[in-house]
Amino acid sequence: MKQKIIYTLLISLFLFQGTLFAQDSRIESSINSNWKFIKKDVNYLEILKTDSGWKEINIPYSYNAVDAFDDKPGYYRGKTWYKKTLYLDKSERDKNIYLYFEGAYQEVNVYVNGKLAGQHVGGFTRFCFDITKLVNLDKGSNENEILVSVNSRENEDIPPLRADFTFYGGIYRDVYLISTSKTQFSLNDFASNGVYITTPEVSMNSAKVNIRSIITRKDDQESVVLKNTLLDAEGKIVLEKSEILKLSAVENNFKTAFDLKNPKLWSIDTPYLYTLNSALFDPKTKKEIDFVSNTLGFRWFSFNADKGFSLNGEHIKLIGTNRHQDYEGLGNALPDYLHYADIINLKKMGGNVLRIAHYPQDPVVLEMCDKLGIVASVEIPIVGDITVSEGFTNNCLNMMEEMVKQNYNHPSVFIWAYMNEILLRDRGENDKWAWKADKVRELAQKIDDKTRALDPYRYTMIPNQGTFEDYYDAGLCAIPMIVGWNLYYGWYEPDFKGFDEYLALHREKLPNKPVLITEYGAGGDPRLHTFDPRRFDFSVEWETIYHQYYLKVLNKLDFVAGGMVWNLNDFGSEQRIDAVPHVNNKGLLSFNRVPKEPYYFYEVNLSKKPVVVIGSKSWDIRSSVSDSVNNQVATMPVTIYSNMASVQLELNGKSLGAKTIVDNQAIFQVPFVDGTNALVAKGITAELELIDVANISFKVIPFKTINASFDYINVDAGSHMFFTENTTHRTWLPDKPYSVGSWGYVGGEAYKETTRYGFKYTSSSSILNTENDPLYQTQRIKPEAYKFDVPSGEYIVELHFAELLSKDKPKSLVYNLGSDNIPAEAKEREFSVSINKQMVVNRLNLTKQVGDFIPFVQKNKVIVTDSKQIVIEFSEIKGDAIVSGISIRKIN
Ligand code: GCB
Ligand code: CA
Repeated sequence: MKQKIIYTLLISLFLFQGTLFAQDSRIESSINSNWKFIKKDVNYLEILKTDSGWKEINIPYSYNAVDAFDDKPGYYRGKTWYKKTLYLDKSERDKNIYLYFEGAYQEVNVYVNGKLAGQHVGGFTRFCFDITKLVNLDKGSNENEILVSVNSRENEDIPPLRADFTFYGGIYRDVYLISTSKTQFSLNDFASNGVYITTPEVSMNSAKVNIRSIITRKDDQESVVLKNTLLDAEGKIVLEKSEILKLSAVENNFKTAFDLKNPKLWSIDTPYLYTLNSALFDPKTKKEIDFVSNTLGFRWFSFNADKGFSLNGEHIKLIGTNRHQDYEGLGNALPDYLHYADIINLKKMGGNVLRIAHYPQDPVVLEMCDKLGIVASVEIPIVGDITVSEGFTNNCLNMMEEMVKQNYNHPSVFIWAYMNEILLRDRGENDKWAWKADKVRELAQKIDDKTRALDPYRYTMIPNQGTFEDYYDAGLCAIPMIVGWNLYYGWYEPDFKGFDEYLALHREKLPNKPVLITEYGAGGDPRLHTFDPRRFDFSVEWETIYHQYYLKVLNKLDFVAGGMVWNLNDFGSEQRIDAVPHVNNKGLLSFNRVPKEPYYFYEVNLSKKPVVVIGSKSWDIRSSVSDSVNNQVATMPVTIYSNMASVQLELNGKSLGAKTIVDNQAIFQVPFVDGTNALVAKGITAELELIDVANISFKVIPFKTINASFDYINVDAGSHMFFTENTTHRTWLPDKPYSVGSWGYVGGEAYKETTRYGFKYTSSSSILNTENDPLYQTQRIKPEAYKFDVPSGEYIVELHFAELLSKDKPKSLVYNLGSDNIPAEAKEREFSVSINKQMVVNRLNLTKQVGDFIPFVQKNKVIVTDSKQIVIEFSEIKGDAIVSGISIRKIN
């Protein structure tokens, strides 16, 4: 719409100071409390008749917080209903009234007092319905029945279609009731706040601010005064302007411009924020009738194919993470505080970039990126696949418009992204590949054109993963302004070097295209540790090694604008089966946000402030075997990360010496003792001493179990890792061969699966009825015996088994980039186990008697006399004997 400014009055003449006149501005209040919920796939008329079965809930609420993590494949994806009575007041009579949803997954119908108020499609963007005409205020009743259907069924017309994350259903973000004057900043433009700010020119000396406001008019309101006030971070007025505007239509577009001298710049280290307050006044009554506030930041930036990223003229390497929005136990229904805390975690780590993937998130996320100085990319959820339908195309375009308009004013947003790894599937196996590639390119072009038209001041980006040529040949790299690559060499593929090679290929083939590493990461189950880390073993140590490699390469290559770790936090992915089924463990933080070792590695390497941190401090419950027969200590290497000159380490008050920091780290050999181990690391410079503390509880198992002090041992048969159970805190040791006076296996081999690249020593199946999957995903096959040399006495010997081979399809991952593991063919298996020649397990056939992938545990009382040995022997009747774990405890 054309600009309709009639005349501008000088502020000194026209005193529209909000404080001088009574205000009649908008009221925005959450209506999260006291809802009722039911999971029922019925229509509107049917739900009206449904009196029972409703559950009292508060929003945010997701109905998949539990069923997306249980042993049953799948989770509820269907229709549900939410309802609430809303009491309004006659003071709302002259108002417009709206229901505003920050997000609900994913098809929503809202009914107010029996009438459809609105419909929305898409699980991650906001929406707002005008319910003014539907509400009861005082005529007879002030009660209003709000009924909302939320359907999270699979719908081929709505992205995301299939992806490596759980599609939790529900009204999982805040709901607001908004009442405004009849003349107001529009809430009808894709649920934006009706004010769009751009800063087309910014330099150290000056900045241009363009403001476009959409104002919705009350029938008889002919004109309005629009007052824009720019405040600095201290709240001081920097500029202000009042204009009287003629309202000629129901929706009116107005443009205002400011020129600012010497703007304070928004940057990563000093994210200076201004506030733009936009107010409407009634020219007759001089009353303020509406008010909207936006943050505003001044910066200029560029992504360059040779030089990478620069902000305000300064070259900066962007290193940060991606983020999924869910949390252990809550699904995606998080209180604001947890969104807030995540962005603090990212900043504290020294991260300066966040890819908000694979979908727009809670408003708190960008609010915090603005405040903390984090460069953000936001993305619509087209992941892995598209549907070739008009409906799908329209929904994609609509989501992009919602995302851009709703987040338009955030200074932290630099990139609008879409289409994650859309051509991942192997083109060799797919005769429709070329056809699909064409369709994908057409859609990408439409989305990109639209995005650039909506916002000419930011970059567009497509994050790809898979074969370089697939994307290149499909023409997909030519469309967006930045190409993103998701690369997992050293995780799904064996060789770290593949990362360097892929980047070299980009440089060669796309010399003019700015590039970001939009994903890289490795899985780490916080319960698994080893000093012999191997690719894909889910130990935190392999995850650490992986990141050490990638960060070096990213820092080395100037043309690479930056990298985003996949992922800030572990997150739910129902179909995924790793060490923790249904969870993707590539987080630097665990699912409940405990930092893993690589988080600290980044903190030290990215922070400009001095840092000292004990790397493995979150591995705080451990056990291991003592170093020698003669002592009671178990020595383990502990990495201290620091960017200071040198570091000292103390254990239980005794110094372990000092070391010079090389490459931001120093490794100490720590002689852990039985019980509490208080570690204090001190980083020292001439001016400053910094400390970090870890309290590690340690069980030292005597080197020779024959030792009189022996009391228990837990052996994770077939595993090279230490494993600490979550709930019980029980610790399991890696397996080892038997030696005299000690313990271990005799004969046999570790379970392994064939993969595309050699072997993998853990099963890729989910173990049922337990959370201790890693214990059972490893096993010793065909052991002759396990021997434990122990003092005489009475013992409990606990034997653990689980069948990992099944005639049924293995319960393994549908979505897994490294999923081509082939478990051996299932053969019938039957074996017996004896302890000290006494048969304790007789003809065990796990498949028949217990079921595949289900633990079978048996405790046996054993008296050890002069032999001073517990000998567990396996005799095979059919197939190979196996054992998953053995635990021995002395009773007396
Ligand atoms: C990817 C995907 C992401 C997955 C990740 C993984 O490339 O974009 O959604 O979660 O890989 O962990 O495999
Ligand atoms: Ca095991």
